[in-house]
Amino acid sequence: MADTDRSACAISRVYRGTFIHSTHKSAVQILEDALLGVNTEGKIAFIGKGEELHKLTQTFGFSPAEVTQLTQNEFFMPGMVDTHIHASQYSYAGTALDLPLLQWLNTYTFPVESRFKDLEFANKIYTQIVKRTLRNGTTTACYFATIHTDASLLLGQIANDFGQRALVGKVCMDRNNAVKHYKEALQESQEETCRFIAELLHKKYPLVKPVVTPRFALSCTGALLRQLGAIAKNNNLHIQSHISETVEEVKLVKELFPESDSYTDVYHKHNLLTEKTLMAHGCYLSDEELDLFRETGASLSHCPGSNFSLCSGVLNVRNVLNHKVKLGLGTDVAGGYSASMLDAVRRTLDASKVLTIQDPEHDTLSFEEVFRLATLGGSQALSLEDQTGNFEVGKDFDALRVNVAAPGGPIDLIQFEEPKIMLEKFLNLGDDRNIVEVFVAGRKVVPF
Ligand code: XAN
Repeated sequence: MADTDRSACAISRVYRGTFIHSTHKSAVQILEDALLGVNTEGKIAFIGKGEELHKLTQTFGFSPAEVTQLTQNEFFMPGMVDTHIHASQYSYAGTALDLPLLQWLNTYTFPVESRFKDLEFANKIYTQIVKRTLRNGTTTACYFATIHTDASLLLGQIANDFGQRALVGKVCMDRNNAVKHYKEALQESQEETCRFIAELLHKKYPLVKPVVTPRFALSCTGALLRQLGAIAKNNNLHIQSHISETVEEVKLVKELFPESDSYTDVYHKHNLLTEKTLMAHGCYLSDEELDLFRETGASLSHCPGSNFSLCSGVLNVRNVLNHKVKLGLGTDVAGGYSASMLDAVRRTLDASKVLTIQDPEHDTLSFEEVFRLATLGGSQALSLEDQTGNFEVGKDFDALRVNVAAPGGPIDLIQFEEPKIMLEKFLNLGDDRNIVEVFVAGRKVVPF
């Protein structure tokens, strides 16, 4: 029986073919010869079987001639969710990967981020990153911008204009001993955060939300962390930051916040761990800290590309999942050199295999599990599961039309392949040439 929502408005598009997505029960569910209808609000109105076409045309009032048939080498999958990406760092992506985190920040990151006072520069880089991520199948992105309010608002506008679902954070930092001009005063950071939130919300962009963004414990005073916790609470907003990325950082946080039991406790004490919190990295979290994540409902963003590039560490994702902590994947541009979530998928598999090399007892992640983390897992980590992440009736149609045998693409097929093999080949070998169309909330956003 088809799954349907008849209460909704008229049907705008119907597709017939293979749909691959994750559910709570199954990391990969394959629906072959399926019919999926999208309504005029961009939501999934029904999913049924091909043989139910006649009945569905009658229930939803469309004609069989309106149905778009996918080819044998094509499938639809949910759009990917990048849970951690620094839009401002895209300008130097692919370079400057020769230093550990704290030196990397001081040498490359802060000088580049300070350039975003210049709105022309910001407009150029932010347009590039939104287009690049959309083209690579990122339908939802959780962005760090910089400390500059107007440039951060511009990022929100650009995401909205290109149709990307986005969380946008104006970065907050009132401590920076290395690059002294790249920081804010306590009151300025608080007031500008409030202005950023008010102005972004006032725009009423349907898919773009503000996120409260203390950079990380080392660049914020306790007073700022506390104020940001209160702002997030009063406005019921998302929070994002970094945690336990490197050994050196963990040690310094301990020295800076001696009254806290752990790095996680620093954020917890300042009311920054909530169901809408997403913390990047977490390579060195203890089991007790993971318990605190689960208890508060806070999530982790796993960014293996960056963790390898900056020699930071290797997160044990299996242990995080065993603790029932929500987890998504992030590219972490520009610590991670690639803005493509397909790269994050591959590095996640590599990171898990590194752990298995070190300990053959380690339960290696499967490609199916990593597919779920890149889609449904990300939507859960960002508390957006009611809107996106898979093909459930009532959710927004955020989807990639993938052609595994796209002409001129990177995959050579010798024969027609089963859907699961097509998915595995796409995840391991594919690139944007295989992503022939991208939809966010039913709107075709790629090709542009
Ligand atoms: N901690 C960080 N980690 C990272 O990977 N990128 C950053 O920009 C950053 N800032 C604090």
